Amino acid sequence: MTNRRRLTLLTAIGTGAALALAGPALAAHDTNPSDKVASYSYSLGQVQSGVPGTDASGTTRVKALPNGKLQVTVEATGLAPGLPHAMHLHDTTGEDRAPSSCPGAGADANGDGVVTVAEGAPFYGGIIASLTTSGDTSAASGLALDRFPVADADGNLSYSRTFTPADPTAYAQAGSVQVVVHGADFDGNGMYGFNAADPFASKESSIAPGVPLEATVPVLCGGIAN
Ligand SMILES: [Ca+2]
Ligand SMILES: [Ca+2]
Ligand SMILES: [Cu+2]
Repeated sequence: MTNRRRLTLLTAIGTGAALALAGPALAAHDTNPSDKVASYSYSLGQVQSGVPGTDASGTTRVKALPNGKLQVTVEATGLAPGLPHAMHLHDTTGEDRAPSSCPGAGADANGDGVVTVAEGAPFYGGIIASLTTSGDTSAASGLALDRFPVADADGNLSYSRTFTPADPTAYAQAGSVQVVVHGADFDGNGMYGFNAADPFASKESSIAPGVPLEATVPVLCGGIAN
């Protein structure tokens, strides 16, 4: 893994002289100088190896703003063109939680050549925020493909949203998440579906009966300690 992590703490800068001259009239508009923005940047690495349609890469940034909002950006290339890509903040939860990470080659527990959501979850944990483009951001929106960003005709995806996470865990654990991008067009037919003739597109999602694996398969992952 070549993923790297950068952590920067940006402290609000007080303009002492200007405030002193302005006097108490402006005091109500002052920002708390102790407010901090925690910003975490990661590269997104390929989850699959040797699986057609999964040769992607990208970067992501998670910012925890002082007002309780998260600002998440994802820039990726090599994704299935013209198709929506489910994206989430994943992490382990609970007091005795083990640190989350991205699944490696050994994550393919059943040896069928592809790492599914169920096989990746022991590494990156469950969904603590759905990176939708609008509306709900809870785990309940995990497969809301009508509200996830769509890759352009060249397979590029650009996402940025500032939102109050539905699950407060997402804000509290902003510094330990894994950002995961899902969805691949294994057989290159321009859609998510079942294709009995394809070794991968013939498979069903590990988490959603009746949904093709193409729609849910983890493709990119990046986060702390990768
Ligand atoms: Ca597998
Ligand atoms: Ca397909
Ligand atoms: Cu996910």
